Amino acid sequence: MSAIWALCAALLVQPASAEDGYDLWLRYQPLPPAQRGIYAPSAAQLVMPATSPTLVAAKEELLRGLNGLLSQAPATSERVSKAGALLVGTPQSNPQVAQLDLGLKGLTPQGYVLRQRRVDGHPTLVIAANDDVGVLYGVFHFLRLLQTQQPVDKVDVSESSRIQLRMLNHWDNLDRTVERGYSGASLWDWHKLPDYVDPRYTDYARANASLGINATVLTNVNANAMALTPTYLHKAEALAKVFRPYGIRVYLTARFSAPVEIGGLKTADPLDPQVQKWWQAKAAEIYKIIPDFGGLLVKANSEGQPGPQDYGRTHADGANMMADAVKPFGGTVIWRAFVYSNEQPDDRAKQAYDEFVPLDGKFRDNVLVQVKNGAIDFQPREPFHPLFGAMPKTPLAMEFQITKEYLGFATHLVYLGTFWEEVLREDTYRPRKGSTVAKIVDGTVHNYARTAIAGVANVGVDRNWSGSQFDQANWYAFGRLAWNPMLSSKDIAEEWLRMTFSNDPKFVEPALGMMMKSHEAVVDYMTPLGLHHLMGRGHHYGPGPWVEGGPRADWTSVYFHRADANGIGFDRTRKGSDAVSQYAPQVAAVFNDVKRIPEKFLLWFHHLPWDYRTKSGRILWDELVYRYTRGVDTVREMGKTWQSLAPLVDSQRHAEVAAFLKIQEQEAKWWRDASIAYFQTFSKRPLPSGFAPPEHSLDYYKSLEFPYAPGHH
Ligand code: BDP
Repeated sequence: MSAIWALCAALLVQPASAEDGYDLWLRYQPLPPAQRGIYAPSAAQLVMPATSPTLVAAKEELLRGLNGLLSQAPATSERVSKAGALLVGTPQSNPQVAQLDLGLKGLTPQGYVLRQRRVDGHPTLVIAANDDVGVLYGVFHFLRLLQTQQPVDKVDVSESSRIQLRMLNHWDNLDRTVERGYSGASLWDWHKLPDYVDPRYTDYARANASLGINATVLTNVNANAMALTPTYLHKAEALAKVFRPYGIRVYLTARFSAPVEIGGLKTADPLDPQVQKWWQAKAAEIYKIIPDFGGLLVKANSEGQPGPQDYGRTHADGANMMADAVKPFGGTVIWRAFVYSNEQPDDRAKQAYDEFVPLDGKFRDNVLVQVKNGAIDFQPREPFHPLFGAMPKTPLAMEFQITKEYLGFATHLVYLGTFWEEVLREDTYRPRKGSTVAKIVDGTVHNYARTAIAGVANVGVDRNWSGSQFDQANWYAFGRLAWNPMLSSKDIAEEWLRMTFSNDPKFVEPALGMMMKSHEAVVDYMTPLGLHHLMGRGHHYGPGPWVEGGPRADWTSVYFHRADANGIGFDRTRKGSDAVSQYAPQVAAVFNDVKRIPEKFLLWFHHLPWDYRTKSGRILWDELVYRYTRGVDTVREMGKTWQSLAPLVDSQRHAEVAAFLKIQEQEAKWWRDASIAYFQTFSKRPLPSGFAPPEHSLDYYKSLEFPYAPGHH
């Protein structure tokens, strides 16, 4: 008998249904009764005429949220008639909103307010905006306050984003493979579209709208021209229809040689009138099918992609030709600055800057140039890209990578919010102190007429969307920072934890601790002290510091670490490749000076002897060993912390995270051991005492092969 009672008791404390992560941060689980008691009086009545598909979506979300969180839905009414009403809408959609002074004038498009007001004498919580999407965002904000158990009785919020385009870039192929995707196949079921529209597309749109993401590029930057054929345009149209109420506009990638491949022309030369006409007709065709189509994202003359330089033209010639084509329809061209030539480079880190700075002022006004956060390629850590601040006349968009191509794929727990915050807060000193990367990108410094932040998406068909529970936090943090690049990554992480797992401080504090140190840990065990580009060739899974040879020097690791008997690191100082001089003089002076440079970038800019004395007092070799080891130790601690949280997390998600942390620990050790074994062949030094030698021989690590690692296409 007692055993049965114990079983019943155990079942009672388990959540009603197992959680697999599908609901993301929009779980709307019932709040504890005390909290419900606090919020219920503020949600007694709902006055929200739903006069558009967006307002219908907003109302549905609000009712879904309140039903879940408070286990009750407010009565809907035409007018506020009792205390605790929720009054929601725009001045156009809701007459009672129009009567109030809510401070809507100063909002940017899609901005919103949450205010407490007396309406016809009744205390009322007002969610209002100038446009319907703003209302939807306001609803999500309100639900977030409830989910994270923040007070609403005195709420007074005014939110406006300075970033106009907050976009996901999917690197999804038409065959549903995803370049650098670690969460299963592409969400877009092209084969069944447009006739079958997976309900999941709506949940994708809800998740994005909850963060303020308002644009999505459906296809890979390594583009397939077929995406621009009528068959595929109609498939994209079906997605656009689902996303439209949620304020999300669809973009596609454009293959520069499309006029040849699908247009039957002999050339794709941007100055050829036939080619220009082809793009103009293509734009007209696209906009006929998708009237609110956002525009085109282009990767040209990079990593073998076709581009204007194939015809002796510049990036500006190429971008402007497409910009002219979409201009009559209000379209935008987003041209990527991730370029490096196929000829033997001087220093790959310098190429984008050298290529683009001379083109400043030469782009049409509907072009944005999209720049990766760093000059190499989404490495675990990079100094900010020197282009930020260097193109005052060209709106520069930030490109972050949410998918963790160089950060342990889906299984490593790495919260990227801290890293993105670090980049956004760097001071470019262009043209003066205080010109942070965030202020360049949000247009403050150079008065850009257009602003954008893009993130390479990490979602796929996995039930948990992102490949792991904690990778959802990176989608979340990306969206929140794109809305407001000044937010603190710590606050964002806490918000996410509370909504995704639990508000219990016994859970939140330790889990937040794990997230906040996770990025530093991966940098430690993969690429400490500014090392970079040391992963396995092609698939980028696991360590490969020995990678050499092959078609291009800058696709090897030895090119980047330059280890030899004397030392290690890439000399980018004035005496070396002089990449430092691409930064403002104040920044260059710091990076150039081995005494002043932050140690996290030491070997990015300096080649130093193995016995160079680091700030800790340890010599460089010992410091490397110390940091590699510290990274592994941190992951081990994270595993222990997570184990201790088992009673506070539903079992399915807890088990998945625990298993992944084990994988991460093994792989962190693999990175450490392989890197030490390899670099020791140059340093010829013993490990400092107390540090375990690598478990296997260098030959063993070199012999490992991963032809089927995910994400490699
Ligand atoms: C690199 C990826 C490659 C992408 C490229 C890009 O390895 O798959 O195509 O970036 O951004 O990091 O275009």
